[in-house]
Amino acid sequence: MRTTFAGAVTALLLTVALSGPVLAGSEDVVVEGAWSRASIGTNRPGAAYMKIRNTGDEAVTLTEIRTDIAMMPEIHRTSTNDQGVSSMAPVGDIKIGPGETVALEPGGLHAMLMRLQRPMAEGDRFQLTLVFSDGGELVVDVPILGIAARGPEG
Ligand SMILES: [Cu+2]
Repeated sequence: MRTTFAGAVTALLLTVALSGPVLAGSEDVVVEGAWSRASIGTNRPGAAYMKIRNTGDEAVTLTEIRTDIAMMPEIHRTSTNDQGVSSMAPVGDIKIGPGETVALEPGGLHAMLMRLQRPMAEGDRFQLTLVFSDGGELVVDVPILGIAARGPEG
């Protein structure tokens, strides 16, 4: 009886270990300086910014972002034409080479938070999940700064 119980526990632990994702690079991704701005309401989209750094020696590909604060989160790129008119468009997968950093910052790449589910209130925080092509997910804690903020705190 005692032996059977021990055997069952061993089998269970083995199953958990084997069913975990086998990551190919995303475990070496670190995020620094995440921030966002407060919104007035929920009619206009919000945006989040951060630096995503690949500290490993394999390229990683960011394929998707998720958050419960917005129904339609998407990575966008802002570009400005010769006439000084800015526009933005969704970007597809973002490949980050070994040792490279991709910056999401005002005027460039950003995490667009469309269809906000609640106002983004200064002082609050929310979680944004980065999803990579190897199945890895990185949950980023994003502070909400004032409506006129231009960069991360500190
Ligand atoms: Cu955008």
